[in-house]
Amino acid sequence: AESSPLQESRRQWVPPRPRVLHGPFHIVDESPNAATDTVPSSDVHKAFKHLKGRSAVQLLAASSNGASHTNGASSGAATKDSTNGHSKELPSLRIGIVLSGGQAPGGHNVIGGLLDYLLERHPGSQLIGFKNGPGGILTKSFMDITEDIMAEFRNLGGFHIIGSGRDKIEKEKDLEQAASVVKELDLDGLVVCGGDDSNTNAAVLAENFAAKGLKTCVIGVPKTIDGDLKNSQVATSFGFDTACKVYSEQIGNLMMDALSAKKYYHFVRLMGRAASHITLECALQTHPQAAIISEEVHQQGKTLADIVDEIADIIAKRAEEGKNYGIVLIPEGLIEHIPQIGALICELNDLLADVTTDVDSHDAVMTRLSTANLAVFEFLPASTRQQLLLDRDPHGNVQVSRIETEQLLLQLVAVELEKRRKESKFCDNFAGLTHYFGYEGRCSFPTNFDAAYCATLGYAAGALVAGGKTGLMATASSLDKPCAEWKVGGYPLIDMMCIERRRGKDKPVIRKALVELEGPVFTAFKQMRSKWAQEDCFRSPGPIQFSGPNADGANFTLALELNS
Ligand code: FBP
Repeated sequence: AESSPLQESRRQWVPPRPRVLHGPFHIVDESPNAATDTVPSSDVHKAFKHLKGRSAVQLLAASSNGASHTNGASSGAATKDSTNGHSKELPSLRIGIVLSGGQAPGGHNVIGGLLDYLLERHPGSQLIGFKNGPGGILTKSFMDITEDIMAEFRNLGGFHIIGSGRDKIEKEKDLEQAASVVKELDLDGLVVCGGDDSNTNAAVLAENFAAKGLKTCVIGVPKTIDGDLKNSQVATSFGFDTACKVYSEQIGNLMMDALSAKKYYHFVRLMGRAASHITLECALQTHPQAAIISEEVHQQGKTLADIVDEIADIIAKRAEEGKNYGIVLIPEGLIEHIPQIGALICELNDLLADVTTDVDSHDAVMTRLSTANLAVFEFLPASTRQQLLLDRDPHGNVQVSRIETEQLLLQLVAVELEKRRKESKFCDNFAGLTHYFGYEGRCSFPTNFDAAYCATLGYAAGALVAGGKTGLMATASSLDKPCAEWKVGGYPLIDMMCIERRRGKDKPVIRKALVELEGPVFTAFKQMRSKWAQEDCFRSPGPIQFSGPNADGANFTLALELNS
């Protein structure tokens, strides 16, 4: 493939690395009573008997006498024997990596960081990339990742070095097959880059391999542009920073267009399947007239009509000042959070999990829907009804990326304004345009932040495998400080779990982090939104910058959360 000048120059860029990863280090268990995000219930422990009771760990610099700075050091992954200062040959390793689920900027750097770890600390090791997602493990489809291959992808967007996929390794026969493949390939470790569902799957694999007595450690890496895989130990998922900056650039550009022509309202749906973190961050970056936050809609039990009314009120009020233009941000997950529609979707999910064929099954589903949910279903426009019946993804989720909520809201707002016009409550022009910013944010050049974060997580994942750790997620913390000061470690996957209903059954899954309505990010937005609604406070952040004063900073969400 041909390269642009920017691709060429980004390939040469070397992301900074936390100080602890520059020299010898030890992997140290955190105290067993350190806080976890959930107290895993007995159901979680029952499902993960072999992962139960494992501690979080930190990578600590080994001091000159070979000891780490705290007690309980497990075998380290130091480049040198720090007792006598001579180079010590460390065993070569065989590690597999898989990219799971939706693309997120920085994935290539996770692989690059892992490769760097192996090349620098375990000469003679082999890095195997499973192709096209977890399915590649089952079909034993993989490639060796060498430095020559890796060099083409460093600091560049996309997952195409090995591809990604949404297959799930869950059924007994698939777990057997995965175990036989990692055994045959003699893997010391398997690194899974994924969101909450894929990392739940990683925990299932870790448990299964441990139960079978296999040496293969499984380490997760938090990936998703949605930003909803985070907790006390995982500050953010990779890709969120970049995706928000891509969308914010586009929203800023639309704002300048709206301000110039003064004739359109732009209804912009933003990717982010369940949580509204992306919409909230983009609102803080750009200051739109309205940004709907699904979690608030849910908490306040708002109906579709309430949301339509609120948007129409803002438009009518601005019209009084002669402003017939503006921007409305809509999270793609909104539809599931409107309680009436959420209840309908829940019932549809359970019913669809039971049926196998398309058209007939849809008729069968209709006859089994409860009266209340059938009424909601029939109220929706035909296109939305059709979209709600689309196949679920392999994790049982509605594919909200294919539901045009921005169209639905625009149509309903137009109808509402017409109604007000007839009542002489609105007499201006209303013209709306719709946009969906989704896939274009997932494969951008990663920001400096995401590039460095990913390289760190990849390096850490290698160290955790070398230290014989399994069922952990690689972590980097203190992310508001310069990269050199970041802390690096691992956090047990099962400490992030709760029980949820999936495909009609209760299952242990990693808890999804939704927008906290009492948290600092939503509070910052809430304080400003009525001003942004009425005045033109548009802020256009411009494209991602790789050099200059704003190049290294992360996003508002992370800054507010880490400093609250
Ligand atoms: P992950 O949770 O796998 O990171 O994917 C997130 C996401 O980008 C959502 O924001 C979006 O709704 C979905 O993937 C789209 O999925 P697909 O790529 O299968 O159309």
